Amino acid sequence: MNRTLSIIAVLSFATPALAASPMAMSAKPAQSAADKGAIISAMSAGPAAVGRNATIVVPDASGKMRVLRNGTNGFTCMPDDPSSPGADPMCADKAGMEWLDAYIAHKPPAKGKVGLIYMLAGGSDASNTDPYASKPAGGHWITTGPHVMVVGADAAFYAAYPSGANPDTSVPYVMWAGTPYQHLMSPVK
Ligand SMILES: [Cu+2]
Repeated sequence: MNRTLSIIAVLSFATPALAASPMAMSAKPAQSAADKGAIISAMSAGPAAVGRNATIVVPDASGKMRVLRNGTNGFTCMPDDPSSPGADPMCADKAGMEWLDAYIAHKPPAKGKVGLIYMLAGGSDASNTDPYASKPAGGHWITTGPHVMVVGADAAFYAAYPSGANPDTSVPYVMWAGTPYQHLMSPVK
């Protein structure tokens, strides 16, 4: 998991609108080189066949989330967050997007809604214990290679995996264990 709060905040506003009014979802054609780059970055978060049919969103300079392209498969992909080290685009299913909304709103995620988020380009996180850390203590980022995240599962599911401040990120581990936002980080390479 990693995304600056500002970007998720914008996303949290965008998501209900997308769900509530399909007519408002008409995407403007991607024209600029930056938009094309953003689409390529966003799609790289998931398997090709998932990214190809996903909705693509990107924050603009003023922080508003733009839909670059509407999808058909229930996944939403967003490009790399340039404020964190490394490339960290994401593709989330609907429950995954709802979980992200709860996270940014500091609200409990819905019970019994298990979501899947792809991060096949990897990611870096400021803390494996504090969901709201923005900078790593001692400059040590938690770096994880290509992975998928399972969010919103029962506590018993997460209890079966290692966690803690300095996890081995080459095997499945739990990020933010014991918080409402604990989730499985599962490497795929
Ligand atoms: Cu992740």
